[in-house]
Amino acid sequence: MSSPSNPSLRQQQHPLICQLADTIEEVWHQHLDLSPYHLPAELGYVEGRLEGEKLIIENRCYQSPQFRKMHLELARVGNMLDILHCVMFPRPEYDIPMFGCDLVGGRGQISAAIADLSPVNLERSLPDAYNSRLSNLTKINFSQVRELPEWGNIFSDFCLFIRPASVEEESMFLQRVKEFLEIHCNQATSSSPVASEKVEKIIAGQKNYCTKQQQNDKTRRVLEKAFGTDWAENYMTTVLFDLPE
Ligand code: 18B
Repeated sequence: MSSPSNPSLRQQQHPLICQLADTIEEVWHQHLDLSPYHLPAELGYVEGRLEGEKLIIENRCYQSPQFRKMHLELARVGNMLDILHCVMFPRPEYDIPMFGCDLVGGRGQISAAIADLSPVNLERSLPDAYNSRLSNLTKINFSQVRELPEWGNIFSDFCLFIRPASVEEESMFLQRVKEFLEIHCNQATSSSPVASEKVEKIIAGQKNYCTKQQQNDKTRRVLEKAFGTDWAENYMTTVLFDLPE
């Protein structure tokens, strides 16, 4: 049986998921001073059943001086559903956005590819340096842009939410997420902690982000069907989108 340190699940997944997982970890290792982040022991590697199919979840988690928690999760339901989920939670002393990414696919096709650097202030504005770096990226026209759900008002104007229509679009998405991550890591490591009176406001912004993400019924339904309502609620609020202290 595979364990969290064994990348076997990754190799069985849709190629875009596998490539994006590798890219995320490469950028993290290259730019950040990583140390392990320990999830509750029983939640690192999980198996359940969904409609007769096995649901496997593998988590990788790190922290760094700028990030309280960097979470990369791969999940697979039988041969039906492949998922990559990633969130970087900044320490609340850093006034930087939340990086989030979700890839969902099945039977060889990615149906949802989402990535964003999301502001954590209630005015929904990104720091100037992020705005200018992100505005300078070359424009990409994806052929199938999807509409965000109502709770998606947490995302920035730079949010990508597409259904990749070809291998070319998959690789453009991958490249763009890599650019988001490089901008983010560069900005994070060159930014200084804020004055303590600003920390509360950042915590409130991060809480708003997590509370909205917890409203994603599509994620919740998959977890509830495989593990039950209480397990799903616990997982969504302590592993996927836990609130800062
Ligand atoms: N998510 N996703 O991470 N979700 O976690 N995800 C779906 O084609 C899971 C994040 C986001 O249209 C779908 O419609 C499971 C982060 C948005 O209403 C499924 C896990 C972000 C949508 C799952 C997981 C994020 C979405 C439907 C835990 C963004 C569209 C796929 C491993 C930063 C929601 C489809 C809508 C969709 C499932 C966004 C099945 C189980 C970090 C916006």
